[in-house]
Amino acid sequence: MGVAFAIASTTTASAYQPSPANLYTATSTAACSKSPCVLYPKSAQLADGRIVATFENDQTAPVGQTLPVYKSDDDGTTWAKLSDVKAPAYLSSDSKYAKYTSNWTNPYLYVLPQNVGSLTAGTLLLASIVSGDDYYYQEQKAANSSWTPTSDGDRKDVALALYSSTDDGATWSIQNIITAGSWQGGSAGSVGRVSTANTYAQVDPVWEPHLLAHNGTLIAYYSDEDDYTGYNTTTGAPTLDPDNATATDSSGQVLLHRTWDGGSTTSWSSPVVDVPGATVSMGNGKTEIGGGRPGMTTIAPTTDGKWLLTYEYWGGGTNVRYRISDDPTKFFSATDAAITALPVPSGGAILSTGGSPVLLPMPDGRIVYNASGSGDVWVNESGLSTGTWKEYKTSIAAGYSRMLQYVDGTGRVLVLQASWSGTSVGPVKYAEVDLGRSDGAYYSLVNRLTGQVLSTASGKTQDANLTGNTPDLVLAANTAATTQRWHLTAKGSNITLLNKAGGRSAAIWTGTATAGQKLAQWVDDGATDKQWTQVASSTSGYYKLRSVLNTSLYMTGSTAGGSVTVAAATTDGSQDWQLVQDPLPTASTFTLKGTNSSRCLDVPNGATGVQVQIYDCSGNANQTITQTAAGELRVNGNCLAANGDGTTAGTTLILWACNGKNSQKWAFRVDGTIVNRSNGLVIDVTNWGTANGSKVELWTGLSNATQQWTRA
Ligand SMILES: [Ca+2]
Ligand SMILES: [Ca+2]
Repeated sequence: MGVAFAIASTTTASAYQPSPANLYTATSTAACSKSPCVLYPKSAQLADGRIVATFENDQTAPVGQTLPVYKSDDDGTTWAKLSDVKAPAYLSSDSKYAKYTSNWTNPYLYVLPQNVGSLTAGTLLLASIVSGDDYYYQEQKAANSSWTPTSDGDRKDVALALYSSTDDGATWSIQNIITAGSWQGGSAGSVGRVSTANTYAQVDPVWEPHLLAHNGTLIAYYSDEDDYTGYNTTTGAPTLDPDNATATDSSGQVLLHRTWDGGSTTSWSSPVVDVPGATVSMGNGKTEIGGGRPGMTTIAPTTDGKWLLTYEYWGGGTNVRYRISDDPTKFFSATDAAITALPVPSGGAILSTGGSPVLLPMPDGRIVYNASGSGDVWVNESGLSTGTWKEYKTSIAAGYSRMLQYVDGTGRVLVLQASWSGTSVGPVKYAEVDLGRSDGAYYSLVNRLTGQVLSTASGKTQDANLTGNTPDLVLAANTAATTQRWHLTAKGSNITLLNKAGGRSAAIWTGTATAGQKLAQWVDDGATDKQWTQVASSTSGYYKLRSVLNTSLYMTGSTAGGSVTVAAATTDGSQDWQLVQDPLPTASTFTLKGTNSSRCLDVPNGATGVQVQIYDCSGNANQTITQTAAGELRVNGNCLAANGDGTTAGTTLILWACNGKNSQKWAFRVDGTIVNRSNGLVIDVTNWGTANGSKVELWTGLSNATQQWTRA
């Protein structure tokens, strides 16, 4: 569909870090008060594009320990220290915080997409595990000053705290304690390693928060090692062992959540079970839940209106599991299954295990998964709860744990990685990976000899070793398929071609740059076998693509329908490529036609404050839409918006003066639905209306025809 002719400078402007780099390297490992010492990186992106990251750093005494915050203002390419988040005791004079003297581990950064009570959309939140002193560490040091830790210790008053920042992470306030545990007792690295101060040898910490704003409330998911004798299967309410603080400890762990409305005088709800774990016998007829130690909740919405929870589990069988629920507060009643039961393409590998699962919901509805057993990610490309998961390589190692961060501004995924293994002192590493459909211009590469375009074979989108282990770049007739479109991404004065379907680069097979070698899809790791120099051809309007790895070879397509190779220079046209750009989504106006109604989204009289409807497509100004780079959909210079910044299904769609809020930002999903970036709801014709004047509202995305729209 592209019509523009090639231009000399065809690359995108933003920087790019496809090969692993160090975000942080430990400087005083002898000071580590615990082993592993530097781990568990997490990140979030603010509305202005800044990415903030933090991680556990134990190169300090426990008391006074802080969580360091780093910033990237160039889409995750370079990083600098921004601030330290202190323990609650140092941020408030309220005596209830005095015992929490360490801001320790398991950080979770989250930018509120919607208002939650007194917390406004855009507020940066940090949930993290805080504590008092490590009494095991202190006792060992007192006995032997040269003792160094080889695992976890025994911190007192382990709790989950919530902080907030309204200045992009520069300064922080303590909001509240989400939930309070007690003694660590050596968990999680050495359960049962207790201090003499821990009189009853308790193992009752809390861990691993995950935050989600939903329907105007904040949900905090976490792991809890307090001892519960059971739970109510109707409400999910767990029953705390009345002797939790003194009885023989089960060393179990359950997954729970609490909710909060964000009110300045209200508190977190009582806990609700998400995953109870196995029931174990404690002797004398007492049983407790928490067997197998389910941990590390992560959650993503699906495009068909459900919620996917993944977690690790050590009670036997597959050690990563999942649940799918209609309601993100009722996982306790959802079916439980092994992660390896999720569907994959024919011949594809099942999803990796090894603990530490992570889910990333992409704005376009796709869901990305990884676990510590593999550096690869699995992508659910439909986003459906029943969708198939496709494996893609990344350029960065597996880790316990990694963070998957979608980057608004590049459309790529930033991977943060650290390791539990050995006596990890970091470094915390990062790399960017393109999984397709990322931001910036896409081109077709038209071969002069054949008139065909650079394509993947048989619609393949993955790294070539994952789909038969054969080179898979060919010439084919142009069908405008996403597998035939490529970014021309800058690498200094050279370029890398990244495919629109799966984000894979056009690479020389096996990295062997000899004449006749075929090309294949492979993850961009920054190496020169994936780099090309754009050289003007003697035929006007065409370019040659010279291999950077072997500058005597050029990308060559000499047979229609055949493989694309590298070969020595020739003038027969097989090495001449015309670079034809597709229009950017923001380049032209369009209408949105409902799949179910065949009528167009229509703003009555083009007026603000009036509910949007559907009507016969006229192409008039009140149906004519412009998409901005920020994700706004503008009509008559105003913005389509969730009425009143509404967060619940049934909120009406209106036109309103543009104000930059998330409630006016939208993403086009792979299933043809259009999702609001504030509330996660999609544009929907009320009650499946098809007549002129049928009203348009926002509703839970169910991936059905009354919610699907095509640009015309
Ligand atoms: Ca316990
Ligand atoms: Ca206990």
